[in-house]
Amino acid sequence: MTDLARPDVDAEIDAGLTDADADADADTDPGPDMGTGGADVDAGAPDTGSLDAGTVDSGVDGGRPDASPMPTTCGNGELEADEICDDGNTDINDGCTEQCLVEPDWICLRQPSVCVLLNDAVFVQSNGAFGCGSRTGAETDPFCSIDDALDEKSPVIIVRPGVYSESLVSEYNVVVIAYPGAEIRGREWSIDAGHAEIVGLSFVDSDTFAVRVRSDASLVLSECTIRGAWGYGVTIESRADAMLDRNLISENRSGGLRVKTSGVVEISNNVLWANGHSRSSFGGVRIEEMVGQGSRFAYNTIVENEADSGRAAGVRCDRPVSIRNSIVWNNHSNEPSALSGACVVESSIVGPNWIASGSTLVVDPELKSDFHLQASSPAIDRADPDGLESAFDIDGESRVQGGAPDMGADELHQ
Ligand SMILES: [Ca+2]
Ligand SMILES: [Ca+2]
Ligand SMILES: [Ca+2]
Ligand SMILES: [Ca+2]
Repeated sequence: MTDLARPDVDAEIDAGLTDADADADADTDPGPDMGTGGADVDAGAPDTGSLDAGTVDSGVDGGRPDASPMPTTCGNGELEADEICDDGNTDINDGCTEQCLVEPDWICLRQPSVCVLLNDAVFVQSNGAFGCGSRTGAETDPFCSIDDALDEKSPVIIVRPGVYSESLVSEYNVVVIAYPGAEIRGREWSIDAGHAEIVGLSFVDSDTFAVRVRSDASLVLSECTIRGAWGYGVTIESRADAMLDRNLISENRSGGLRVKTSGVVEISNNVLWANGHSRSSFGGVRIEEMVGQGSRFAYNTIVENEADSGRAAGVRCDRPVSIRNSIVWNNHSNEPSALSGACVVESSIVGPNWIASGSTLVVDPELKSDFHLQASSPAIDRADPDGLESAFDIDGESRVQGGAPDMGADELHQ
């Protein structure tokens, strides 16, 4: 591995020592080494980069002791100390380097990092106070509505923090990446054609559904919050394909997630909490049709949803659907009501009114108030790792910790 033209990151010189990697640090180069350049010592010069691979030097490494276990792993997807990005790999030329630095001309957001070329992207910044004239969408001249960016058929839209009260329809291939604090309020997004990938956006208090995908369109929805819709939180219809991963879907009045499609649907690592009400036809999830080859429903936490008397308040399956590696707990119609009969449950915690069988446990999952696992939870290490496709849990943390995956949306961080 060579550093080639890559700049150093600390302000120190390297005092004449070479790193253990193939390149030299040019003895007195004006910049630092990466702090991770090699397993050798830094000759006593303080650096501000990462730790020195556990070797002791006489200096100070950013205030942290040497010879302690390396606390960061570039490529594990988790943003740790001194990592500017972590896209879950150690490849370069994808925006985030093997040393977890953002490459020139890229922008990386979220965890694990999603990186896009700045040249491909337009920016949106809610700016109602100033109105919206003609904008280019450049970083310094952002659109002030998402709709303006969609009108331009921008392939990549970066949404800055703010409230967006706009009803949106997308009909072409688009990637939307939101900063934390970007929120669509009181309105909805319908994906009617093309492929939409929406990352990190919040949908709050929609007066109908919050997100819908239909016809032959497809949707990837991840790291989004869908809360307080008057109708369904998310609805997947007709022939649409959809992948929902690592979302929080809560307090949507007609139910959290409705699936009725002949397309392929993957639903994993989501929390569905407090959806539905005492007369809704379901609470957390209703699967009317999910027949596409490769569809799956796994690693979801479905708690405290409510439905009409006699309806399954956790997951309502209108036809046989496998519910795997999930937690379905404390959902109510007029009595505890987890799953309907057509749901085929495997390697999950279900209850409290349920009959344990095979890999299904009926036991309090011991969740915290934010639906993460307590350290004593019986869900820990009890999921079936067969067919584990998800590398990350709802927090963007590595999915398998402690030897086996945990049931539900959260993997306990160890
Ligand atoms: Ca990392
Ligand atoms: Ca990379
Ligand atoms: Ca585990
Ligand atoms: Ca976690």
